Amino acid sequence: MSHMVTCLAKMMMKHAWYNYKQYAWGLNELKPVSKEGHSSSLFGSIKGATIVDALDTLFIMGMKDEFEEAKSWVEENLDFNVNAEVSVFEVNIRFVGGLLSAYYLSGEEIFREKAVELGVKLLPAFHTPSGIPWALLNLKSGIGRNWPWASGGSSILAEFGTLHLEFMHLSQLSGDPIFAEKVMNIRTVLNKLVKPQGLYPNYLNPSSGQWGQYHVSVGGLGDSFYEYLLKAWLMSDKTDLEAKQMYFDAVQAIETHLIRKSSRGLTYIAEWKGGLLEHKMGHLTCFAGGMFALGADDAPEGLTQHYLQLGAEIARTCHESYNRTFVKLGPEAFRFDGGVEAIATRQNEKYYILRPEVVETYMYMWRLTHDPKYRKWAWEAVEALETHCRVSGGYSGLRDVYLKHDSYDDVQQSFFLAETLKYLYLIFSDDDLLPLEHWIFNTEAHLLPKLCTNEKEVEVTG
Ligand code: DMJ
Repeated sequence: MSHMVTCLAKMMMKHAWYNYKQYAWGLNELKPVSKEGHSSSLFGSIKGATIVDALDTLFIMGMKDEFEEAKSWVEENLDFNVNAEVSVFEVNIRFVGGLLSAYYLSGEEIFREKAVELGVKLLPAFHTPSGIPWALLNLKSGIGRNWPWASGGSSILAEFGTLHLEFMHLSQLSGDPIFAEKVMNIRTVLNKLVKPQGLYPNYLNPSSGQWGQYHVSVGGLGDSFYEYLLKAWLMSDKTDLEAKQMYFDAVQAIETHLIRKSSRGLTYIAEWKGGLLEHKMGHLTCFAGGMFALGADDAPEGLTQHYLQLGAEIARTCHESYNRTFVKLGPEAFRFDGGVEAIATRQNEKYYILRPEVVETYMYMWRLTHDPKYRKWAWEAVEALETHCRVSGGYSGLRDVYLKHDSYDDVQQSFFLAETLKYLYLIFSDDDLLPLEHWIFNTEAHLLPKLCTNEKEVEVTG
């Protein structure tokens, strides 16, 4: 059965890839209903997001010809000499991460070169008084700024806190310590600041080096900062004790102030706004189940089972958010107030954009517990994607997961190929394909080996 599902996941990848190739080759993403390219301002005028995001999934699934054609595109067309503003975070997790992963898996020099070239282009983002980088950067002029909507000109925790893994590797691969220095300075700034109730606000002003609004979230704006603390510890082969301490301190504060149980027993992670709780959980927050379980082994004395259990409870809640919809795929955000549990109540929170976080948590929970329910739930997600998101031109997100009729948003996100399909494939593969002891997944599911590991000794299997 599991072999059949890996075949199906690979067929899904082929469907996503060939339609992208036919209708949007070289552009960032595909509009699977209109059958044309989709561009997002996140990448400025850098092109080929789907190609770079898909490289390692193609490699892992053994789609060798497709990997070679993607590699040729990178060699001939991937160009960072653009006079355009990009999101530093998005370009880092998808392009730098995708290129590093492709390099470590294939050993092809071109990916290392391109990753380092792009890393150098991102460095001017750190030219701020505190060294906390700007969110947006013009790659030609090197001029940065922040999102106009972010509290008083602040940078965002989940953005500047999600550079660490890739930048540590850029220093290792280039021999230039500058990348590591930049991200270690972020930590220094964070460690000097007083944290309200031990929590990290989502906003930090790069000019003053002080917190902006006291909003805290394990979902959007905060999420992958926590993920990268844990993974910095794991990627250092458990030598980065500072990252470990920061992670477990943060998780303890999150448990005390944000994690709650609904009246019918569902554990959820609320959002915190200046001390008041908003009883809402984002789809993005669902990654945290896997994170808690992944960190469980290194938890303070006696808490290993507790964190595994917490991971399982979050997985269950997120599964409920899927199960309570018509299409069996979950909404962008769901609430635990006004008499509802794990259901979206606002129209603008009912969409599903092919996000991976729920199947990501199933993947970690499966690998760490081998409880068959995680494969069952992953299979439900496969069936739902095939029934409701697959169109002749690829896979589309949905505008409303509670509707009985189609509500396509007409975007095939690049992270569907980088993450959602990769995690589904891995859930049904043997554990010795990309063992968690050897590989760290960046927040876009790109693979990074431990830093002290000699890259030549790392194999995809075993
Ligand atoms: C991806 O780009 C990454 O997983 C990121 O951490 C969050 N948003 C998307 C997927 O939902």
